[in-house]
Amino acid sequence: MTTRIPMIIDTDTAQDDCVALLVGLLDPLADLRAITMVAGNVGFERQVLNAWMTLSVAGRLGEVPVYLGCRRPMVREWVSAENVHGDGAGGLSMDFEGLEPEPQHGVDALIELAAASPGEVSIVCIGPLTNIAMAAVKDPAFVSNVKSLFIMGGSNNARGNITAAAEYNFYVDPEAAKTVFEAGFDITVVPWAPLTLRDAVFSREKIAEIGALGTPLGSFFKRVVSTTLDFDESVGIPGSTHPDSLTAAVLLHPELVTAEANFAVDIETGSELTRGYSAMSWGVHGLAENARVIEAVDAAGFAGYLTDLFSKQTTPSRKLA
Ligand SMILES: [Ca+2]
Repeated sequence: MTTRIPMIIDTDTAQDDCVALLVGLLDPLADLRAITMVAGNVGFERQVLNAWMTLSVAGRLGEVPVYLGCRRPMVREWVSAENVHGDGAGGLSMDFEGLEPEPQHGVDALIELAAASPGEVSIVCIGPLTNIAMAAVKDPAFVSNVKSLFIMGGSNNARGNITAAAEYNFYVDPEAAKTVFEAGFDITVVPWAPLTLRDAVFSREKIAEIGALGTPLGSFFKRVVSTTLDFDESVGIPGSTHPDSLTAAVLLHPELVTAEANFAVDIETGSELTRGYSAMSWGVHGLAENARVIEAVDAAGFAGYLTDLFSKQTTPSRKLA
């Protein structure tokens, strides 16, 4: 029997975060133990609704606990990406009556879940790293209790997105990102560029194909990515971008990775111009390596993986419209 992979997804749920949650909810290899929410893409409460809708379309509402984590970055004001994401779910809604998040704070949940099975749980970190940094600050044992972090963030000596220098997740809470990279975790990074822009872009035609699968998941996917598709095309990217779902997929399916290397990663916190920039040093600057950075993946394999995932028939827990 195949051993399932214990995991938590720490998310600012909008668009591709929803897709990443579906990876955790539907892949038979995934043992998704919790979803923790962090301030990021869209309004915090809206992100929680987006997570519940994603649980619902997977037919798993109520089965995976949702914990509310930090509602703002450690030091700075929250910066939204609503211009990119809209409401994060393509205008979908459902009846949220009776749904409640877990009473425990997300940071404490992360600490407890990691301590409950030391060295076993991996965390897919697809929002700003506030919750992860706070957990490491609150309980230093958290660092060794976690098996590994799979982090979507930064760029590998390439362009940012929210600024020329910085990718959104690290830009929003650079102090948290810096704390996490200095903490001693086993870290894998899925960067924005060049990786995501080359290997995890779904064209309008591909999205239409998935939307035509005739499954609730296919329809959900097409609707949810619609806002980012429009935005991405407006900034010259030929499709919707899927770094978050790629991060979850890489944890479960390392065979998707075709190139990787270890780097010394550090995050800029002092400058305004390059706030959140991820300096990824490639081994010639005398710095200690602290992260494995994914450099290339099997793009067709990843697209096929998600298409297969969305081909599954699910019975949504509640009707989405
Ligand atoms: Ca995200």
